[in-house]
Amino acid sequence: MQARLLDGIPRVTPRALDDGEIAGYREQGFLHLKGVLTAAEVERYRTAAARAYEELSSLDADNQMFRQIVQVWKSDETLRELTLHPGLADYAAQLAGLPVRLWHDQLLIKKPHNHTPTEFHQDSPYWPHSDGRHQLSAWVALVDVPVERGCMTFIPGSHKRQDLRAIDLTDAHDLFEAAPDLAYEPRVTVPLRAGDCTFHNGYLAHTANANDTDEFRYAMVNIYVDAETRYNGAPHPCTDPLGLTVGEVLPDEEFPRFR
Ligand SMILES: O=C(O)CCC(=O)C(=O)O
Repeated sequence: MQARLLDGIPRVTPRALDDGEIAGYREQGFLHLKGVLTAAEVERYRTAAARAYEELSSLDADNQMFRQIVQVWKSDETLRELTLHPGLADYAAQLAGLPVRLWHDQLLIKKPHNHTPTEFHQDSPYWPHSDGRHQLSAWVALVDVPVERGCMTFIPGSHKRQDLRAIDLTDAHDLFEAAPDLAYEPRVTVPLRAGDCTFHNGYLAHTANANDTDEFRYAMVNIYVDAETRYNGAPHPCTDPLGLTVGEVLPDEEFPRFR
């Protein structure tokens, strides 16, 4: 991959994904891309994530699963670059096959030996959206994330199940109570090197291990949705304070469009 300077930081130039990668994503619901961030970017954003862990408030301070800091792009100038990263957004639009906007970002930081996996769930049922033709997340590793540090495991093809309720991601059994057949589907675990990412469809069932190492697990997740997605009025921390009207297209100033 080629790297070039952008705002003084070496960045990888995004490439056109090949037909196999796009077809694989559509069929399996996820894609692993290696080296989407340069070593300089990883260092810059991991340092900023460590600072955010200390300084920014999280959704639930008592959450042992991870510290979940959402909408980081609004409060941290450095991490804003990562949320609005043109290469990641470009890949998201290629995989979605349509123009996308940011729904929200989130730092998901698992402290050492947290003993708490993120249990199987789908993402899209949590979101207050209607008319969205596609939702997907870029899960970006800011440190090496082997299985023992809390990498992701996917159930390939489970994104075709779009009829499920929102799952309790603290309950290891809840997804399989809602969809017993999924318990017998093969699973794919994807350890990542720092600077790698996976994209996963918003309906893909996934889990992440506990962090059983002595190091923090720093991951940044950028969530992209169809640019024409509308607000459906359901409660969500990212839309509750905004006073949106049910049925309106998500506003650009809060949920930036990419292309
Ligand atoms: O990183 C984790 O622990 C879970 C991530 C996740 O569920 C997601 O990105 O949708």
